[in-house]
Amino acid sequence: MPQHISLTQFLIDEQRAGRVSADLGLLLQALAQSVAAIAATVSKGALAGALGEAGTENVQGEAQKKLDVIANDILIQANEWGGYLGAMASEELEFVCQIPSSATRGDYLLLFDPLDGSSNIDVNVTIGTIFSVLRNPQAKDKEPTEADFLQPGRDQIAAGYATYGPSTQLVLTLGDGVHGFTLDRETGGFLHTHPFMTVPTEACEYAINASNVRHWEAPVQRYIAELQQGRDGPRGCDFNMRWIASMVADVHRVLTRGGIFMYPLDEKCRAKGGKLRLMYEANPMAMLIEQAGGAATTGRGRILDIIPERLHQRVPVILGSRIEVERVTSYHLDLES
Ligand code: P6P
Repeated sequence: MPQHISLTQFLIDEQRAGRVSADLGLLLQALAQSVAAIAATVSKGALAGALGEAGTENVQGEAQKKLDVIANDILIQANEWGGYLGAMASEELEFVCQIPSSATRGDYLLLFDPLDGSSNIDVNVTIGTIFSVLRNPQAKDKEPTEADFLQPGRDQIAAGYATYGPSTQLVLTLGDGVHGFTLDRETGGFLHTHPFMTVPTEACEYAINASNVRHWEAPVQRYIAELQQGRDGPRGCDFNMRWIASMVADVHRVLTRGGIFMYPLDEKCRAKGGKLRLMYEANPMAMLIEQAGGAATTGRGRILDIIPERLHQRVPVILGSRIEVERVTSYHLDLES
């Protein structure tokens, strides 16, 4: 018996258990192949002529990196023909990406941030891909609209991310726990190396962009100040801080060894509703963290309960070890009670 089963075998087992449809299995296999292709290009870096700016802007008004565009194209081309999607949505595209007329539409909607943390590409720091799968509510002979995508995160069918780091890992949930797979570059296959990942309940590590301290709301300033007081303060222990500025890398660390990740509402991002995008960053990460036993809120409510209003809507994100998330969320609610 091999030490680790393959992603293919895992999905066949899930299908036999009735937790995955054949089409969802095909979608996840295509996503895994897309991730392996993106990993191959990312790992070549300058050798693939893939570094630097693309010279274009995305719908967010952000300068696109060449790899943003390459990753986006890989995901669309790998998934548009399979017959399991009604449509796709991407951080890099303003509007819904319809399935070509030559292909048939299917039961699912796929949303993704093709390359999260792309400001780290040119300095060779871990970046990632984030994806979310919803049910397609539209009849197969009709093109799904933006409104069809505006489903709360609690209705996600599956969610996951890939980290392009020292190894390439694919972490996903189908609603029955969180599973990690590691890419075997020699075979191009993913092996089930991390079954049933869980967020440690206790942790002494936090992730936040501390340069924004003057913009934070009082509850966040209170929470972080208590952490920084260490063992002499109300928390009674020293805390460590990490900030990679790549959500996938920071959340993967929290999922792996606990802690809290925060991009809260602050005076700088208040007008936009937050920094991170709800549909293809906050929702998939919130599903993964909750499935792993953690918690994910905006500071004022559960992320997965948000009823979306716009495809590229932004929200505050506070997620990780349940005890920590509940504490900082209670500080927000104390302020407003
Ligand atoms: P800041 C990357 O651009 C991103 O969307 C997330 O991956 C990351 O957590 C955050 O923005 C970093 O934001 O303000 O620290 O550069």
